[in-house]
Amino acid sequence: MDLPVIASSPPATGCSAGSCGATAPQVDELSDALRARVQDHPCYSEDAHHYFARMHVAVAPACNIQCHYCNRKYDCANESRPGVVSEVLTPDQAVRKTLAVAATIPQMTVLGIAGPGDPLANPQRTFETFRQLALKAPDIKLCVSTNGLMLPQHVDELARYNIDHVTITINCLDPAVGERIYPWIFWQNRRVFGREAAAILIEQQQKGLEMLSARGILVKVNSVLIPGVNDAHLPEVSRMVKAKGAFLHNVMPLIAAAEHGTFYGVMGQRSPQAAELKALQDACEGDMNMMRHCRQCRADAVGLLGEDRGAEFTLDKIAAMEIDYEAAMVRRAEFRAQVSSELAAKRARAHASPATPPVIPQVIHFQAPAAPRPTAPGRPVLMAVAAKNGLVGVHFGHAREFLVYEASASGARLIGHRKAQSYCAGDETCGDAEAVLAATIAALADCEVVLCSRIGYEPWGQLEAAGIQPNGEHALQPIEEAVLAVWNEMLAAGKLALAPSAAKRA
Ligand code: CLF
Ligand code: SF4
Repeated sequence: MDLPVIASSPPATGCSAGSCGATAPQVDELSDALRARVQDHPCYSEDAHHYFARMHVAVAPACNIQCHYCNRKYDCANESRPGVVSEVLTPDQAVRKTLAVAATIPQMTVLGIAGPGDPLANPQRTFETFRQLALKAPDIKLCVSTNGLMLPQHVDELARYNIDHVTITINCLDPAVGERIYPWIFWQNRRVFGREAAAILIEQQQKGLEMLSARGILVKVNSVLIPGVNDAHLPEVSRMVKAKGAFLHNVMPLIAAAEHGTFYGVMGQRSPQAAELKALQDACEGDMNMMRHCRQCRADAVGLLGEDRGAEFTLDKIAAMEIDYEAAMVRRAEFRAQVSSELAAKRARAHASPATPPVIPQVIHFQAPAAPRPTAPGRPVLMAVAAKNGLVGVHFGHAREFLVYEASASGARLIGHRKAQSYCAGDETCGDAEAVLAATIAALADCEVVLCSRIGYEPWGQLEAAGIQPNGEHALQPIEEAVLAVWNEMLAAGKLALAPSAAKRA
């Protein structure tokens, strides 16, 4: 297997990131043991998400709190995009589904429980699933995401099943902010409302974080960015959770639409713009390692982040499958060993290169010595990429999402993704293709370039008319190498002149 060579990554401290003066830990600071714990987890390592997949099993329907962004008929907004869970599973069904997926998709390295309610509000179902999988599929990492209310009570049990990755959704530290997010919690057999409820939840979340950190369990903190409610407060959340040992912070945009029937949706609470989300992530980054590749996936998602193969593994389909998991484990181990050795070789080559810039832990880039390093100042440019497996690998018209990179003199870094509908499905009639194309162009409005493997005449013209330059010259190249090559071309063409004050700083 020939893995793509990925070009240079920037330091997390570049001026373009809005975090001047901040220092991010280097990948070299990660011990081999810590690197081994994150390098095949698609959420804890940005690079891993190009190669490794996760799946969720929806065994936890109940919840013990109410969030204003959640409607029980929909997936947990902590960890998913809105949409009903297709099937709530029993632990036995969940275990069979996990084995079926893992035997079919060797890239699937992580099993997460993330709803549709709260896993720790359904402890019997959650831990029975983990118990069986720890025995039957020891090669799968186990992961859980919780609102944290019952976390302190379950930390020992999480440790017992070797659950090494725990996500806590922490939206605030201040009960005055919290009462605007959580109308009530269910606590010690009674419903508690308002500020008192928020105070209890916050205390439990912080206690749980401290207990997990003390046991060496990797903690990711998710925060939902709610404009006008907790946006100004989140940098403080970032500082605090880092101080208490969290490994990674994932600031996600609020998803609020009236049709979801959530309080925020019905009340017209707006969701943040992409630029607001980036600015907030940049503001937090000085203090914390930030996750930028979250897809807010469903509580029953299957596959690489950004794709959903759940329809291949419905209960009726997996009932008909013959699963030889012993044999599957051998194939899975071979696959992981192959990927790991190639990535390690690339990392070693990159470390041997004096031009290699520092990288931050959650973005474990596997760099090539020949990467086209930017050499001169120039303003940052946002570029959208139709990507697959770390390459510029998708036809513009087939892309269901675009990764957005910021290219600058510091390098190329992923800052997020934009969802899109497939503009054209090959030979099929494109239907309302015009509306789809218009929506895609609107979603990419802040990007100056879109890289893809191929693109048709019509979208090319419309993108150009919208001020976005299509580029199909870097098909099948590693993403960051292609992004930096285009940035250098723009620089050489004199398109990236800095404002005088910025030029002085550079
Ligand atoms: Fe699932 Fe969450 Fe584990 Fe990942 S998701 S429980 S840590 S295996 Fe990942 Fe999905 Fe974002 Fe969650 S992309 S919503 S961060
Ligand atoms: Fe919904 Fe998750 Fe909040 Fe519970 S914790 S109310 S399931 S978003």
